[in-house]
Amino acid sequence: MRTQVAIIGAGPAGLLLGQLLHKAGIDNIIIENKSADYVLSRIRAGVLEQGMMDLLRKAGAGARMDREGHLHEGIWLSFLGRRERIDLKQHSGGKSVMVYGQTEVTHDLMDARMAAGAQSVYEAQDVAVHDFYTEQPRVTYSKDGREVELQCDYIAGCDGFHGITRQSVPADAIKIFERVYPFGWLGVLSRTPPVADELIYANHERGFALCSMRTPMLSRYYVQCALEDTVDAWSDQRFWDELKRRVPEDVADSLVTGPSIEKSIAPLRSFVAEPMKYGRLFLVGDAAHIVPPTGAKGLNLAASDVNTLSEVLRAAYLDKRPELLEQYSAICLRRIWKAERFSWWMTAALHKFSDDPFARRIQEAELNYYTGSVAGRTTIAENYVGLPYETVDTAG
Ligand code: RFL
Ligand code: PHB
Repeated sequence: MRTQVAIIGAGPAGLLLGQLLHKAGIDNIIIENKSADYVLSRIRAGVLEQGMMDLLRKAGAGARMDREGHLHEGIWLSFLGRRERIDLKQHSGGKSVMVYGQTEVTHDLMDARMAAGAQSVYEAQDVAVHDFYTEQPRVTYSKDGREVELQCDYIAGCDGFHGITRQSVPADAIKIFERVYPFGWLGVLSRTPPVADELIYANHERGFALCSMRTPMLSRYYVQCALEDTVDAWSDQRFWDELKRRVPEDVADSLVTGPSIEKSIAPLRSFVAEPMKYGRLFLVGDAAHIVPPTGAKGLNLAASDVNTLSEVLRAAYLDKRPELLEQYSAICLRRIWKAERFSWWMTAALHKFSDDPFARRIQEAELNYYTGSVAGRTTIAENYVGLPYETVDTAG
């Protein structure tokens, strides 16, 4: 088999890249090791930046998002028993974010790919990448007991944090930057009306909590939990009781509870692999970097990587400018590190790290300071809605 770009992983990064390349007339095949149903069952992100909304529309997969997604012009930060609204639109020059689940994004991209007739291979086993430092890279995998070799011009590693592409890079060529946080998030999805119209990020002496949503009848809530915690240790009742303790009283009073329809624990991590290009192998999205979910940046960063990669591949194929591929890593990493900083800052300001009373007062002062001035609100708003995409420098 042969294609121009072999894409490893059918998460949002792989699917979005596949669709943008297809629109540009660049042939691609996606190789995924799980089933399509499994990929769709993962409940993850819920907040899309403007740049990602635009990309989905460009990919021909934005129609349902525009119909069913909800634009949000503000978020709430709660601390010291009160709530402060950050007016995202006012402080970011008119931008807002879209609340639309990652599951739905994935669904829409799968549908668009199907309609385009582009090829995806699900449930591929033993996926491996080879010869990416040569002009003839290859991907091998087995499917239904048969060994398959896929020859290509380029490989896009869109296989997430636990994927194989990053692990295939020689150890002396890659540099890893990492911070693991001493807590996790316990998330619950419930068929109940959201407690508020906008997201509430809560700092509390018992730990962080987040009230989010998917639709007017589907809520998503999180509480900070211990890393050793298991889902079994958290009955629905224990979850709702703990959430109510961590949000302002009026919010707790109006919270509608119900049975959880999904419950999971996610560890929190900051991680960056540099560079993101190794010969003809490109790392994209979670395969190259992880942020703690506090800033709602993970999926959005995957989208900005995809934007840059699709632009440089387009230049390489259509404008015969393969030298522009060299810009991929540096362009992505500049935006990634800013999002890493914001996600780390949001995590530091909102979570409980210890019982240290000094640290707690500093956190409270930090939240008072940032919400107490236009400059502070602006820095939160412009990062939350997403910093601008950097374009490829075609001069010279
Ligand atoms: P994914 O989604 O992990 O997809 C990778 C795909 O590759 C497949 N794969 C392989 N395929 C072939 N061969 C192999 N050897 C393979 N190994 C793995 C996997 O099966 C999978 O299908 O990575 P991608 O596409 O880079 O997308 C990244 C996002 O999924 C991720 O950044 C976000 O979900 C992070 N995130 C959030 N991001 C936001 O922008 N806004 C949010 O509000 C937000 N909330 C969250 C989040 C992540 C969370 N968790 C559970 C980590 C909330 C949570 C709780
Ligand atoms: C979610 O709705 O899952 C969500 C929203 C905002 C975040 C993280 C997760 O910062």
